[in-house]
Amino acid sequence: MRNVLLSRIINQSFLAFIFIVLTGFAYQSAVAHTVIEPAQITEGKKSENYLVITHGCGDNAVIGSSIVFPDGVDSTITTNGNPYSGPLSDFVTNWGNVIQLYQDRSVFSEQDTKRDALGNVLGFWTGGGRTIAPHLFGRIPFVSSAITIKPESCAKTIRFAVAAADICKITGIDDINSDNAVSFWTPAVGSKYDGTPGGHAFDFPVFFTVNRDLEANPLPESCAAGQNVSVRPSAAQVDRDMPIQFNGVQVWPQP
Ligand SMILES: [Cu+2]
Repeated sequence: MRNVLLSRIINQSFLAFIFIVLTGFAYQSAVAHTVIEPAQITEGKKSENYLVITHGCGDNAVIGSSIVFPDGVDSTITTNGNPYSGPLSDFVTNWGNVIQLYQDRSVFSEQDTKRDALGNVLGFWTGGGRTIAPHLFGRIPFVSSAITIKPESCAKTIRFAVAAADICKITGIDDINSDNAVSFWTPAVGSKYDGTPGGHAFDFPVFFTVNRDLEANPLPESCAAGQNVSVRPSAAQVDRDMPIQFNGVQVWPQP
């Protein structure tokens, strides 16, 4: 009798142990990707955000990062999963230049914004100085100004697939997928920065979602449940905007 009880207790604590181990792993893999925090913001309000770098490339420490937001010019748009051929301005009235980078050299020593021909900020990069210790997180602060969802539209959420790359080793474009040189958090849109199919976080971009303020900006009645809008950058944009220019010279990937 005593033995039965004992083995039952042992079994139960073993199960509890397994449970903790499994949920622990699930939790780790759920958080262990580079993200923007907060990942969701409300329209009409500026938001203080961070790009949070959560791990290196394999065992290699992160030495820099590059991030590109869809410009909305030649981006791919879907509504409730269906292709949408109209412009992003059908849903957002002021996309473009909503991101600004804070100067903060506490993680890396160099940083700057990426801009289009009109001077709109499309993303930013940071790097140099120290590396991020592999067991710690690094966070790069930026601010997004108030984004406005078009009142006549049916958009309930607008989810931007942001392309980010955590760089651990500087290479040319041809070696970018070798030797754990880079961790890609990019939408697989056919750019040179897609990463490797089946690799870590393939086609797993950094998401940044703008939620409609349903009280201040209610959905028109004709919209029913509303639309979830998704925006992915074009391959051409990622190829153009992902490289890092330092004082007018491309430093990554090596030209
Ligand atoms: Cu990860």
